Amino acid sequence: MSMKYITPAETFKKYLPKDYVELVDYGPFGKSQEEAGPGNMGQFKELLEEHPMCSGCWMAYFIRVIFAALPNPEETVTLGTAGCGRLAISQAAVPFIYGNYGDQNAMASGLTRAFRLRFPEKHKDVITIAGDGGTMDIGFSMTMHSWIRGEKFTTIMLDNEVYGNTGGQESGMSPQGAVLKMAPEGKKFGKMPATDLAKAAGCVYIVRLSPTNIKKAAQIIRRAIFVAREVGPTFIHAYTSCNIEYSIPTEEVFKDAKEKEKGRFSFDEYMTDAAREVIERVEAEEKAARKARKEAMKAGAM
Ligand SMILES: Cc1ncc(C[n+]2csc(CCOP(=O)(O)OP(=O)(O)O)c2C)c(N)n1
Ligand code: SF4
Repeated sequence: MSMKYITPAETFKKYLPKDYVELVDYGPFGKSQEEAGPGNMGQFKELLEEHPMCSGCWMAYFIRVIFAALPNPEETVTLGTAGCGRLAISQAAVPFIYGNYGDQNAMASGLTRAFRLRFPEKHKDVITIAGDGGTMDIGFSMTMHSWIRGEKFTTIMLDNEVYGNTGGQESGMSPQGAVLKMAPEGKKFGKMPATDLAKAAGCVYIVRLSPTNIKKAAQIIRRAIFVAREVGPTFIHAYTSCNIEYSIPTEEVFKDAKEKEKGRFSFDEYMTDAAREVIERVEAEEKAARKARKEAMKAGAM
């Protein structure tokens, strides 16, 4: 996609679904984060609105944050696999590629390379978004090899510590002792060290988080995308609880995420020197652009 494909011709607008026209006019395409970013969700038309995930699902909330944080949604493609998350990701107004189970990072490798050949003059952001089963179990070899090859795209793991979509099997990311519908005796070994594996495999920017702070989560997502454009593979390991399989009442979901933040999802951010350089440069540019916008607004109001 690009703005050219998204924007309808004026004369054609009246024949298009109202929802689409409103998305182009009032959504985040081509806008800054101040106009349409996570800080002001609810005030612009979002890329992801309706979806069939469970009511109160923390994963669905985090997926909304991902889409609101995209630096260039009009130049972004997401890839995923079977699992709860794809039920929402596939409803967003960003192209989504859905392959065989667990092959999202292999597909993303090919797509990233093809984009760089076809569009050398622009950044096309490629992001894989998949569950812990899709990323660390069944997709493990494809995840690892994309990192080892240094493929320049972002991997986001939605870790709900279970196979939610298929009714509660333990995953490599379930914690030791977890009793699940289809692991009634409790898991016998601990969580896979996902962020350590990412570091060993060559990811240049890695974050583990429980996304309880929208602005911070959005900043992490953007950092991962900017670094992947220039330096190498980036990885976000996010806690996105399953209130069904872990029996977390909807009103307790946020409290649970806060608790996990104090424990096995404590915030951890790693970056190489090259990644830090990109982050510092991009964030300084964004700050200067914000200042210039504010000054222009002030001047216009006078
Ligand atoms: C090759 C293949 N094997 C198994 C499945 C069945 N399957 C669908 S989703 C899923 C697990 C999903 O778990 P996870 O990736 O952790 O995502 P969640 O649903 O928990 O978000 C499995 C095993 C499948 N679709 N394809
Ligand atoms: S089963 Fe769990 S992860 Fe899946 S949509 Fe429902 S609450 Fe979310």
